[in-house]
Amino acid sequence: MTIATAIAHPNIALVKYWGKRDETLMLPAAGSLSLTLDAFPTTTTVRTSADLTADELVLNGETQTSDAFLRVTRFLDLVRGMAGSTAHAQVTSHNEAPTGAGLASSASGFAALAVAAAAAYGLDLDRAALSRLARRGSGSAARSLVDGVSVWHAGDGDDTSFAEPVDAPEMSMIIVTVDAAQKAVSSREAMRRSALTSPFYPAWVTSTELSLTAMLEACRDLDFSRIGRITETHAMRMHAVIQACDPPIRYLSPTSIAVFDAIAALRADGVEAYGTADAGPNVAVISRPADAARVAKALEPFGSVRIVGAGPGARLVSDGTGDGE
Ligand code: 2P0
Repeated sequence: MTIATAIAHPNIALVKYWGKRDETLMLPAAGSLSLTLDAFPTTTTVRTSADLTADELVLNGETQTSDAFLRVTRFLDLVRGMAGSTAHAQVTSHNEAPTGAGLASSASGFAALAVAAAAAYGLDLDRAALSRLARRGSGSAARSLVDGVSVWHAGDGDDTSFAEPVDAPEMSMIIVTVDAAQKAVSSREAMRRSALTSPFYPAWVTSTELSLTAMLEACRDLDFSRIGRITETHAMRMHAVIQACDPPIRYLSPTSIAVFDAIAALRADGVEAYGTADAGPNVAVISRPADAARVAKALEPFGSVRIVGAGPGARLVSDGTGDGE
């Protein structure tokens, strides 16, 4: 038996990943850039044993048997293939964020699982290799291997599509949870529908590449204002692509829109705050650290508000020693 535990945090993209060019290898249509948070961790333990007759997944205390279980068992098959093992595993995972509510629990989930499973199956992988592995579970998980701001390269193929750190100015993120319910359409399904039915999709892919280049320049120049402008414009473009699907998908709620209006009002008052939103109604706002408390106060009427900052990439917290298999 071998046991290993890892902890990972979600990341919020400032340049979004929305669409795949290869669903099997989980290669994105374009690169993306995100901030790994210091909040909402996922802690995952993987226990491998020759005595198990099947994999098991317990998520937030509940045994899973359908979609989440199938995604995890397929991911473990990949790890077993790399390790040359046939042992099944018990996976126990706990998320502090509401699962499926657009707070990227699949990113922290698969980042923690990649690190814990690699250790439990005896794989010795560097950070880039762990990022590539996490990508196979969920694309955005590739970025949760990295501390703070990271760029996930679209790459030429499996070997070159991983995330690595980027120098950037210190930023705060104000998370406004307007609704913690499970989203109606999964990101995976909505990305597929965007690529197949949204007439704006080709322009989205091209403009994302341009946004990423501009964002990398803005990070290099430590230009917070430019980072913010790119972030909010790019988020609006992603939601425009999604809303143009057939049948349409709309993740932003009236309250989300009200938050974006409140952010614009803050800017008109001289406080630099810029918003983004993922595949759900919650809004993440970036500001300079000195402005975070004022931004949070202004957004309190719209939902629960939490100020977070840059957090660590996924890491092992207890290394699986055992008698090995
Ligand atoms: C992102 N999102 O860049 C974008 C913005 C949501 C909106 O990556 O199919 O759960 O597992 O690769 O990573 C969410 O998609 O999708 C996501 P899969 P994932 O953060």
